[in-house]
Parts: sequence; structure tokens; C-alpha cells
Amino acid sequence: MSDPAFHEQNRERLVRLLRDRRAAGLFFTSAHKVRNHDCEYRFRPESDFWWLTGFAEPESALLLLPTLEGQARPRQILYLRDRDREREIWTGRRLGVTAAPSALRVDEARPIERLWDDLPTLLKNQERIVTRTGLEPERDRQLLETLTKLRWAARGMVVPPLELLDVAPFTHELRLFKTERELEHMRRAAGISRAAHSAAMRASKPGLNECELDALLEHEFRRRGSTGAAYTNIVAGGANACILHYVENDQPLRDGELVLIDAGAEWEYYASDVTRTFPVNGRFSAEQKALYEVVLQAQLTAIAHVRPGVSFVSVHEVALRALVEGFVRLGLLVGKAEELLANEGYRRFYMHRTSHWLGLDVHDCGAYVRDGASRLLEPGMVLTVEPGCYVAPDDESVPSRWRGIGIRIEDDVLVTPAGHEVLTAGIPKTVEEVEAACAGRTLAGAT
Ligand SMILES: [Mn+2]
Repeated sequence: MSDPAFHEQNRERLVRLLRDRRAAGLFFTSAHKVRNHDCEYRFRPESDFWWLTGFAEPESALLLLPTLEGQARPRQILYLRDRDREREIWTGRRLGVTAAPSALRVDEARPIERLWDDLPTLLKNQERIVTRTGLEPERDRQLLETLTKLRWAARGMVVPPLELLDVAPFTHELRLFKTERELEHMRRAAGISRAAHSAAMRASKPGLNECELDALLEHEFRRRGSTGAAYTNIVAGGANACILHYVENDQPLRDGELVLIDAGAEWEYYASDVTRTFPVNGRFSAEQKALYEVVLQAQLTAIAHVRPGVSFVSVHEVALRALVEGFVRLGLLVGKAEELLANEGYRRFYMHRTSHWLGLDVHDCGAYVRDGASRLLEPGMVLTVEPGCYVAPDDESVPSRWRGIGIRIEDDVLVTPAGHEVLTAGIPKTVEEVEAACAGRTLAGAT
């Protein structure tokens, strides 16, 4: 599954940054999360930790020590659970301390139980520690205790670390720019999402329950080798689509309504993030079609705008202007687009942002602002473009025929030197493509 050379390169890229700041790096994987009583959610490694190690076992940590005086090269120590025949019968196979160095290309592996005892010795004379705090209170407490021990020891010849630095300018900045290898994973995830969304369109019919399409998506994700959904699927029929993070997915799908599906497969823990909205019965009504065309036009205009040198926020602004002009055209909003943009008169129908970064995390890491201004897009960044329109079922400011229509269209877009590439291309999107897909047909040349 994981590719040790890829993760080794990631560590080398990070170590170069750490060396410049004379900093050690300390990375933990996710903690087990209890679902109820003694049942846990399925484990998923922490994204920085996975990026650096390709190691998916729980209870592990990575310590990166940059070159110190008299040391030939940086040290990389992986802490993990050791082999344990008895425990492995209950909770599954373990790589173990002996096999880890060659399997994961790290210098050294030690049992996780030793981590906190080892740290005061390993971290002495490191000027800074790059780590993420605020996730696990107990871990933060142990880290502070370690620093305190080092300060006590400072009466000798030991220099304690003076600064704790957040990972944001380090791993998060590196992860924002995707390598070819990462893009291969993201294209793979996108391809599986394409198959799943197309299957949902084909399967949809009045009388099905949202949960049946939810299960179908999961089935398509898993049988195609994905680790599963990159985030909780949203399958929202009718007015449920106006609840942005609707995840109950348990209501009947009705004739004449739309269904909004926001679901993306994960590949090697890289996310895809796709939304499509289509008629439950396969044919758009006049109002649904008119509103769909407005959202689609906004999305296509915003995607066309994506290229190096434009600001992140300008993608949102371009989509927003197209939406507001469309709302005015349809009579949903009254007034001049300019004024409606200024006084946010559109917020009743469009209350979220158009884009976020995408990568190992669905809302991926990476700063959106630089020097107080929206960051400029650069090749290698991947962002979503996902405008929408949500008319509340009880919105009496519009004629009843518009009420309860919720539409979002979302694709994943890579910034390339020449402009952009839509990673999720090929998922039915125009009215014609969507209706054909619902009818079980594929349009020739559909994109
Ligand atoms: Mn999204």
C-alpha cells in the first residue's frame, strides 16, 4: 500500500526546513476515539504523521532530530507498539520495532512506551521543537513536563528548548503543494468518486431512501479499493439539501425533488470532495433547471478563473458575482448586483465560501492569508470550487415554486503552470449529462 520512498522524501523535505530553524520535530498519530463504552471508531492516522511515515498503526510518534555537532546526518526515530503475540490475537497485526526501520526507512525504531522517558535526553540542546499542541490535553501536559525537566537540567551544560513552534509553516506549508505522487493519489480518489456519483445517478428513483444511495456510494468506494469515504457522505433529498452539513441520510426520496450528494472517496488517505445535485426521478423541473443552470454557470466561471497569480478569495468573488446576477435574472433577488454584493443580500441563498484547500484532509492544511491579504494561487495547490444555492422551504420572500430547492456543484481543481486541471472531470454535470446519467446513458464526449 504505502510507498516508503515517498514518505522518506517528505521527511527529507521537512528536515531541511527544521535544520534551518535548528528545530526538532515531534509528530504524533491520532488517538483512538471512543464511539461508546468500549467500542472505538475505525482508526485513521493523523495526516501529518501519515505524510511523514506512511505508517497507519495507532499509538505511534515520530521524532526528527536535525544534525547536531559531531553527527553525520539527522536522526529519525519512530516510536511504535512492539510485537505482542497475545495483543495481536485481539487487536490485529503489528509491524513491531525490529521490522520498522527497513519497512519504513527510518534510522531507528523504539517501543512507544519509552517515548516520554527518552525525550528529555533526546531534546536537550535542541533550540526549538516543532509540534502541534491543543489536540490531546494529556499529551500537551507530558510535553510541558518534559520541557520543565529540561529547564531544571539547564543548570548543568544542557540548553533547554526555548520555543515550541507550530507545524503550520513546516509540514502544512509543504503539504499545500502537491507532488506528482500525491496528485496520482488524488486522481485515483477522484476516479472512484466519479464512478460512485454516476452509480448513484443511475440508481436514483422515487421511493428509495437516502440511506440506500449512501450505502451505494460506500459500496462503490470500498469495492474499488478506496479506504472509504474521505468525510461523512451527505445524501440530502429535497429541502434537506438546504442543511449544509446534513448527514442523517435517512429520509425517503420523493418524486419531483432533487437530491444533493456531497461525497468523495479517499485513496491512500488523500481526499476527493465532490458534490452533484440531480433529480430523483431523472428529469429537472423548470425551476430546478433554471436554478441549476445559475449554479453551474457560477461554477464554470469560477473554475475558468483558476490560474497562478490570482488570489484565493477572487475565486469566491467570481462565483458569487455570477450567482447574484443569476438570482436577479430569475427574480429571486431584486436590485442591482453591485448593491446586493455590497449589502450581502444574497446570504439568504448562499451563505458559505466557494473553496477550500484539498489534500490528505478534506479541508486541507495551508494558510489562506499571507501578509494580511488573500494568498495568490500557485501551481501544485488543489482547491475545491463549490458554489451553491439554497432556498429555505419557509422562505416567503420568494414564490413557493422556488422553496426547498438546494443545489451545490463541487469539483476539485489543481492549479497548473498554464491554468488549471479539474481532477474530478468526467462526473456528469451539465443538465443534459445529468439527465442522461440518471437514465443510464452516457453522452458521447461528456466531460
Ligand atoms: Mn468541499
